[in-house]
Amino acid sequence: MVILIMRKKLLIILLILPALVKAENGYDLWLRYKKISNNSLLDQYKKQITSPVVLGSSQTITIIKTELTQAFSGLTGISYKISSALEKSSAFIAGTVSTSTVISSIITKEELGRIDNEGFIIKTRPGKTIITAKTDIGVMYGIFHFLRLMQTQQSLVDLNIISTPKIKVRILNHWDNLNRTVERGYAGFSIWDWHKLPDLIDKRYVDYARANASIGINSTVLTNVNANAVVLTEPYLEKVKALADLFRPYGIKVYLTARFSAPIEIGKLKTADPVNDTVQLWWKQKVKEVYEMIPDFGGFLVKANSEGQPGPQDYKRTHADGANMLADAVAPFNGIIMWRAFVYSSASNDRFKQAYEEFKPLDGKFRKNVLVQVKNGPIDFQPREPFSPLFGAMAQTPLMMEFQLTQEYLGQGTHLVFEAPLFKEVLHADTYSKGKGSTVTKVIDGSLNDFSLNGIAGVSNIGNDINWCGHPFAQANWYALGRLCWDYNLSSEQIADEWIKQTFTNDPLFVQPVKKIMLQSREALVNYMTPLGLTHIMYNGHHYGPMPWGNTLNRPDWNPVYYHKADAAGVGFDRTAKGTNALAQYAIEVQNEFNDINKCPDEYLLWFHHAAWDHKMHSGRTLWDELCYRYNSGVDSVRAFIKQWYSLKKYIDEDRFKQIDQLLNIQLKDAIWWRNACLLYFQTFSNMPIPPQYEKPGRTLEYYQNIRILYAPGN
Ligand code: GCW
Repeated sequence: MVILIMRKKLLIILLILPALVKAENGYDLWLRYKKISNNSLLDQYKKQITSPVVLGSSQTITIIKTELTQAFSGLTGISYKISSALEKSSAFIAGTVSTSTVISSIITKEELGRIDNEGFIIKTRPGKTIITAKTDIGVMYGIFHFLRLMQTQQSLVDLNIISTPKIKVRILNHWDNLNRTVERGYAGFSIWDWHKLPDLIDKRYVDYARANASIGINSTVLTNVNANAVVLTEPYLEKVKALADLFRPYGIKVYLTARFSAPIEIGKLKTADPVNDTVQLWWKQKVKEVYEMIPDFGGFLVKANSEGQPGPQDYKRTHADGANMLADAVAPFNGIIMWRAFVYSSASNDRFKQAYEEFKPLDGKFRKNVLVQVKNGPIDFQPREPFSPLFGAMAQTPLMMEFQLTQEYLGQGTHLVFEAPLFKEVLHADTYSKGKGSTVTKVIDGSLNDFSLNGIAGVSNIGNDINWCGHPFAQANWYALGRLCWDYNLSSEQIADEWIKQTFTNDPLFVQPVKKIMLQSREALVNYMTPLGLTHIMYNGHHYGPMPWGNTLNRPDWNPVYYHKADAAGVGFDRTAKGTNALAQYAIEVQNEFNDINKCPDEYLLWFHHAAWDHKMHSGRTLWDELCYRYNSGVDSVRAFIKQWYSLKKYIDEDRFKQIDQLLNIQLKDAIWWRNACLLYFQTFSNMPIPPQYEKPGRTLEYYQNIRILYAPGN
């Protein structure tokens, strides 16, 4: 009997225990609004947000009020009601400058002059908080900024923040298909449930808009660049309209991809030739129809004559002819065309050179409302690439940056890789196109060549997984894109810091080590996948796992062996004048950085040189030994991440802890797979031993060559 009672108690305790640490599934992203545990800070906050009032009347204002009610109540643990009219006790006042003399008397003309329509001003004095802007959207951005300060437990004393976005078009590119598959998507199916739209508005669409608004993303391309013309038919435009209507009060504009052959496929025309009058008229009418339904429609993103997509070259016209035809159609409605420069044909002797060869001659030939969208590197979202030479070569064309949030070549849905350092590395790079200091950032923001239209795109990593991005840490890449578009001067460290605090906890004993993991993660991946400038040695098709031996695809530039060119003499792609001379596409100063095999930074060596296996590296090691060292240090980093993560168990909920722990262990397995497969393969050329201090691959090369991953996602 006694035993039974004790058992019962134990059972009750066991049942209650897990409920104490609330499980989280990641759905709330960085907008969790958990109660602040620091009491003195909480007191300060309460004084600053007493009797909050939000002035104005628009859908955006209603959204702000809902967000604030949820946030203030969650963060303080007391329930708040947001008032619509000023009260004597109001300490917290938000609204555009025109809504109240209290606001307009505090903000100077000069201060207002420093923000654009999306910018905001936050001022605090003891017991007074003013959040203002020129528009309700600006106020919304100010509110989210303020909430970020609270969530990351910053002081609210004497704030004087004047902030305006550095980039105008801050945009996600969804590679989502109408059947809900996502090209290179590792987080489930598309969040767009086209079949049920426009009648069913999933709550996720609202939370998607909130999340984007909270980090400043103001644009979204809903559909894949490998486009389907059907999205431009009326029934689908109704669905697009439903999303556009929903996103509008969050400051988000909707864009679509335009399939170049749409006039034939859905318009029943015989041609899609951009200089043909009927074709031009068809697009003009189609565009008019779109704008009648969606008056603030953003415009089109186009992938043309690339990887089998139709385009103007099918009619012997140029990319400019194609882009300009569409640009003329959207211009009366202030629409823009984002025309991608991701092209490579088998005609060139080096895929690296292709985009430049096709686009450089067209510099200055595009309409004013065309942005040419260039991937960060010359090949294709590799773990590390030098910046695309186009950034230094198109002084008369506004260029947009395309980053890839979805980790096609960066461990996809299973590896923890924080991409902000990759983004910043490219943005910092100096093109020297107008002398020293002509950074990619200045090309992109338009300041170097004097363009006012500018943009940065991120290929979305969002799907219908409960936590949006599949890997819990992949959310940080979505977050980083938004924050960097708003202010590219933010450091990777600061972005990681903010994200960790909002996503997990403010406890420094958790924040510091996790930040370290995040900041090292990209370099770790480079080391265990493609160190020293190795490129594109992933598995065919789905790109998951190593396949440096791959040489069976029809086009040479789809095969890994094309990219590393390993032989008995050495490894790497000679892009100097002795090789394909791709280096000549850069300014002379950049050429000088890379040209000399003995001076070229280790990170880029095999991008530009075919180096001998015994080539002396900067470390003093031979190239072969350095390769062994890098592959092993990549594996060691992941081991260290796991150890570190394990020590952090007590700081967060069990569910997320476990999920990340298991993912890190997959990452380790993969890192070892990469190291062993690559070293064994390259060893068949170097004929050199793996130095004794390193682990020996436990399997043969044949074993790795026989691994078949048939159904990797996103393919
Ligand atoms: O990286 C490659 C991908 C393709 C993608 C293409 C592109 C959308 O493997 O899946 O197609 O780039 O950027 O157009």
